Amino acid sequence: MIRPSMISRRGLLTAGAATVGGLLLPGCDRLSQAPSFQTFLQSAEGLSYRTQRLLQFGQPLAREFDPRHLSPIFRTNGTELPASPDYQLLADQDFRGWKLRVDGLVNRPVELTLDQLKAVKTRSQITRHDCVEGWSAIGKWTGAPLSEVLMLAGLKPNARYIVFHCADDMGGQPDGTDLYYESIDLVDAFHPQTMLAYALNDKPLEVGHGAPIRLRVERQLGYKQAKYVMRIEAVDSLARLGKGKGGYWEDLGYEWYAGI
Ligand SMILES: Nc1nc2c(c(=O)[nH]1)N[C@H]1C(S)=C(S)[C@@H](COP(=O)(O)O)O[C@H]1N2
Ligand SMILES: [Mo]
Repeated sequence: MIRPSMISRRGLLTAGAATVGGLLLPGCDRLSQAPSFQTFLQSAEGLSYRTQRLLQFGQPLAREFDPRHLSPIFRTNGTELPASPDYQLLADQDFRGWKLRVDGLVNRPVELTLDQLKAVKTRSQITRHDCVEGWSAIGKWTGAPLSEVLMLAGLKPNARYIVFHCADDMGGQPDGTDLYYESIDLVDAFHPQTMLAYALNDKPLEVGHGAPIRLRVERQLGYKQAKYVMRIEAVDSLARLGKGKGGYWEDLGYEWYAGI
């Protein structure tokens, strides 16, 4: 049996999701041989189910810690308050008017309020955040699994990456001409610990930590943990975003692969 752990992550990236299915399905189990199941997997709607089912298989989890290991202080880094007046208005109103848009290569673009996101499914995990600037902190994150949100929208077969568009302008301009963005591949997107977190240490996420939601993609370094996520976009290529390297820091020269 071929397991995802036997295939390099870079292999998965270049092969893409469709090939992932082709590579992994044969021999996985008897169900995968059944004609109706095959048809389902080949359909566009089957993609997210397929990716989720296959990519969760044998995926190493990032270490989870015991509550007694929680850091007494979880510092903030990077943007601590987006300059945009739109964002500040939302924050002033406790994000009641905030909506997360999920679009791009999806079958059903959706907009979710914070309450709708909280109703999706809840997961909590205590993990260590590692910033390349040389600090770490252990915190408890609670949020909605990204896989669930992506399944609501339904990925199209050509979706390869998930992009997170943030509210903060790194040039410090309120007009949003240099917005922070990040991206992950489908392996990370469907990883069971990957979530849109709205609480840290059992308290609603503070503005400094990315309110109302921030990405947690636990096998990646700090800069991938996008704060102030406003829009999630499924794309087939990263070339059209920023300088084409997949994220704000990557465009400035950070490595794509940060995770384990
Ligand atoms: N939108 C946005 N996301 C971001 C950043 C940022 O400046 N803007 N900084 C990144 C970096 S380098 C780190 S280490 C973490 C810091 O998260 P924290 O402020 O919750 O500690 O957020 C990451 N995500
Ligand atoms: Mo960082």
